[in-house]
Amino acid sequence: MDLIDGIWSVWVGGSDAQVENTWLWITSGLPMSFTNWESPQPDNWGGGAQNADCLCMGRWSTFIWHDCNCFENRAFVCEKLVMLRNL
Ligand SMILES: [Ca+2]
Repeated sequence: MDLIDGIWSVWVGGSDAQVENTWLWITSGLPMSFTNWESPQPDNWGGGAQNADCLCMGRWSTFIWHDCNCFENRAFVCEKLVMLRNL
């Protein structure tokens, strides 16, 4: 999978900042009904003030999910409602 040149990783829009290891979508506040974590993610790498509380994915993991530190600079992807037609 390739994105725009120079983009190494992206924010996806999930977080467990409110309750550790309870991952919610940021815009809706709903729990995730689908996950795609790379094992052994999410591992809250860093702990303490460096909690990995935001969902990201990157080329290093072939865009499988990781928990990342929210203060890092990344591009982001947006959700878009798609209407499907019968073919
Ligand atoms: Ca976390």
